[in-house]
Amino acid sequence: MIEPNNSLYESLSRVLKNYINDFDAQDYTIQQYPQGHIHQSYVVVHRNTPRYFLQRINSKVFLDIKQVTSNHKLLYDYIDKMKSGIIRLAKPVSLLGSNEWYYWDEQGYAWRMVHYYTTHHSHQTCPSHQTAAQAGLAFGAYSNMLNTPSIHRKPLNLQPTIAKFHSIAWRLEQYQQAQSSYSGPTRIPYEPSQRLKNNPTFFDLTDLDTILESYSQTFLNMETELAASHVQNPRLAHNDTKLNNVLLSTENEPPIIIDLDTTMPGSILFDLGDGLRTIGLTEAEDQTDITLLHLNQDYYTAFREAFINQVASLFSPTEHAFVSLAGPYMAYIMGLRFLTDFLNENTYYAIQYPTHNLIRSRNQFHLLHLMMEEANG
Ligand code: GN1
Ligand code: MG
Repeated sequence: MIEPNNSLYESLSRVLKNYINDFDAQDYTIQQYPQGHIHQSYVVVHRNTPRYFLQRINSKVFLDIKQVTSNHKLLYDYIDKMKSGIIRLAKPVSLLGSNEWYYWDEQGYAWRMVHYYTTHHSHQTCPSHQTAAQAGLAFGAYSNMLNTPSIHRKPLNLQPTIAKFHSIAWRLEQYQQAQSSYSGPTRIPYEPSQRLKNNPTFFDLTDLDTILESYSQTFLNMETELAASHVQNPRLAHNDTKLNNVLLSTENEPPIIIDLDTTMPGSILFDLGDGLRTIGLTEAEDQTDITLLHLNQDYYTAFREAFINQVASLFSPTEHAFVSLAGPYMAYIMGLRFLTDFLNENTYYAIQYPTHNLIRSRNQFHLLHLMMEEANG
């Protein structure tokens, strides 16, 4: 809990006054929400009941705050009108007396707020077959609703909020730039707390580079083929379908999809793949002990089947052909992005210790191998 006499509490209160009628700080407590690599998040609690989820948006990552927040409202209305009963989206809160969805504070930070759902919760790692299947159905249904042409629905015209977000060609280019300006060592020792029994003792950047090199043609080819198929069948995607971006209900209510910032043009396979890479992994993305990382076949298959069930009828022959590489594609691009951020001195992702991005990157490449083994039978 953030203490009321703390200066952070005071600045958060000043933001909340713009969202909550007759805001009385005495009735509210605020808790820091530690998940997520990009924004800073807080839970706003009214007399012991969590009411809102407040976020300071990272405006270095999302350059157009108005676009991101008005997309959210557009998507909320779009899905709400469908009354599908299968999924819902987190409801945004507007500024008092206006139709604006974000607030600039006096220090130049941008804020937005959504409702908090006490009947729902997120998982950092997948606890059960049922969770994997529920998450697959939820993200698959969202993908279906974004991509099914219908005479009853005006198509959404969403522009990219981050350019070339899931382009491996672009991410490799950024990696090469980072590599050329990196002047640190190529062997980086594990931090003392990470020196576990069967772990290696250092990260070898040359080895990571070899892994990247060995798979690059496969995924560059996949990217080109998908882009060609999107000319005929343009797709929208959530683009961040990690397990913790779906809230599941403890009371049989529809799941709630959150973190809509990157809902924009993309591929259905990105959403399938991002879900697979987080749900299939037995441990958190930044587990330091590599010997604990396994692919949970049961959860992997449960998510895949539930997701594909929702979207299979939309697939183009190209999308169909690359289904088995969806998970590997996303693990590859995440490993690449984490590594690039390390080389750039960790300016993009929030880190808790200097080698955090290397641990994340190493884990994604490990997962990539496991998923490729699965794909090759
Ligand atoms: C970031 O902040 P979070 O966890 O929702 C990132 C995703 C990555 C993810 C890696 C805008 O998402 O692309 O998948 O970290 N979001 C952005 O876990 O870069
Ligand atoms: Mg996100």
